[in-house]
Amino acid sequence: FDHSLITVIYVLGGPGAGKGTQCANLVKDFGFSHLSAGDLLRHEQNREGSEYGELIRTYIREGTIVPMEITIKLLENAMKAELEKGREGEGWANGKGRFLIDGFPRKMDQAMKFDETVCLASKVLFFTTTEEVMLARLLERGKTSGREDDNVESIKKRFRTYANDTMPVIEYYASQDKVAEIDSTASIEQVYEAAKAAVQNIFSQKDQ
Ligand code: UP5
Ligand code: MG
Repeated sequence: FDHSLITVIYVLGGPGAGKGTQCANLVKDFGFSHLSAGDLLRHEQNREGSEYGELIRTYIREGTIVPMEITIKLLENAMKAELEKGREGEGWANGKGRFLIDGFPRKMDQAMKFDETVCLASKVLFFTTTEEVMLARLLERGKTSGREDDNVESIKKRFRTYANDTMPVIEYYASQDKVAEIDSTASIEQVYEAAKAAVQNIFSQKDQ
């Protein structure tokens, strides 16, 4: 992918920090294509004939990171499919586009590989709140989500993986001045105002 034509923004933050919720809002205002690595993995897990179904299920339940080759391939294919669709009205023609990559990269090896072989990200939107808030949100969602990792045991494991594997990724991008941190403790609307401002800021820098 041509980095000068497409804009990739990584969206990171702990489990239940509100990544998916805020991405859905940003899509409406900025014409992004939203690709959630977790959603792509869950879709692949349930795809008839997938050779990775059981493997993905196990990693997700244990809150650990699926081998990066699988996730990167899924993301790459999804990006290609989006670009092929094209969206003239939003300036999406000819391989040009804007992507929010949600919940990825969550481990250093994935970050290096994706930056090198697929596309360099312009920025990272980083949603932060306390584990207490995240736990409450995920347990609430777990009542209806059907997600196999929205239970206390899996959530605790997800928190551990996040601290051990994903925080170093955020620190790495922070050292390159690429991280826009957004406190996601407040209401969805309030957090969205901050997220919107951060994205506007990214595009105004990019246009200069
Ligand atoms: N909610 C959201 N914002 C709120 C607010 N401001 N106030 C009150 N409530 C709010 O939100 C979670 C819940 O909170 C929702 O009910 C929402 O309404 C409410 P959501 O927006 O879904 O949060 P999000 O950060 O997206 O949480 P999610 O559970 O999706 O985060 P995870 O990062 O844990 O999940 P993901 O799907 O990204 O990954 C799942 C698993 O896939 C990983 O654990 C891992 O095993 C695997 N994976 C990989 O192996 N590799 C990858 O690259 C990616 C994933
Ligand atoms: Mg999500």
